Amino acid sequence: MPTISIGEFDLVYNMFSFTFATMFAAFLFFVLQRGQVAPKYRGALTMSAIIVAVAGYHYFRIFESWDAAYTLQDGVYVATGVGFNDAYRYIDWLLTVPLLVAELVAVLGLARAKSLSLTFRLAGAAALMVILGYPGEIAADTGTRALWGFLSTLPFLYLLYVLFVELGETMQRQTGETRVLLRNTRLLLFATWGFYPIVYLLPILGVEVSASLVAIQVGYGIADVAAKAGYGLMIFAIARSKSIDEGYIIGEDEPREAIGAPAGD
Ligand SMILES: *C/C=C(C)/C=C/C=C(C)/C=C/C1=C(C)CCCC1(C)C
Repeated sequence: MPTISIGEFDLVYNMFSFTFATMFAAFLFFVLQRGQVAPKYRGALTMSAIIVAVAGYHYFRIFESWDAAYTLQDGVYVATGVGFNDAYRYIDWLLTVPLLVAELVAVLGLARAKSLSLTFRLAGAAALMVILGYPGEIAADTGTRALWGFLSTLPFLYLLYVLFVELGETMQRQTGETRVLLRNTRLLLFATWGFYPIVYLLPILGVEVSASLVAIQVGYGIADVAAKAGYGLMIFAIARSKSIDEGYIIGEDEPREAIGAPAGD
């Protein structure tokens, strides 16, 4: 662990604290909003809640690990010798990244066979991407980092292909506002997920060790907030829009038509 300035240490410290708070608040939101969408879409909100809960827990641990890894000495932060545990982040991704793609499929409300096939392939590619990225993340030399980074990019590209080409056809069949929301959610996924490999590249591009350490932690933190909490809000909006389209009234578990309310009350 390189020696870093007080400002650099605090920036990462505050980022972890902010991310933890955001994940916690998002968890409460997703749990409390479940009743605002039709029962069919509540599974997607449950997944959002689980994702931010898992991420919140890991941020708490990362936060503690960061604090233990450094100590203030003569106006700079030096390594204590206690290792900073980057594995928390990858374990977190291994659990949350497949769930993120699964919830997008869940909110589409497709036929079961199609839904299962998409979930299986997207979640599989997502998990493989994370697993292949890890050896590079912890490697000391940039050559190893580049090699695993490249291998990890292959399932990432497959995932984008499925999302944009295969899912594109399904999305055309969605109506009005839902279609716009879905398109934006997919764009948000592309923009935020695309951020991770860029951050990962920093040491390869020759960014100085302490600067890239700080940029990686802050960069992943920002991306995680957008890709988990922000994305969860988009999924909520889609679920809400589809529920309304399908005649769902808040507080009733059946669509309007199915209740058979007597005419002319
Ligand atoms: C909540 C966490 C999310 C959405 C994490 C997403 C992570 C990625 C899209 C990571 C991708 C990577 C590559 C495509 C190549 C380099 C290694 C990774 C793992 C950073």
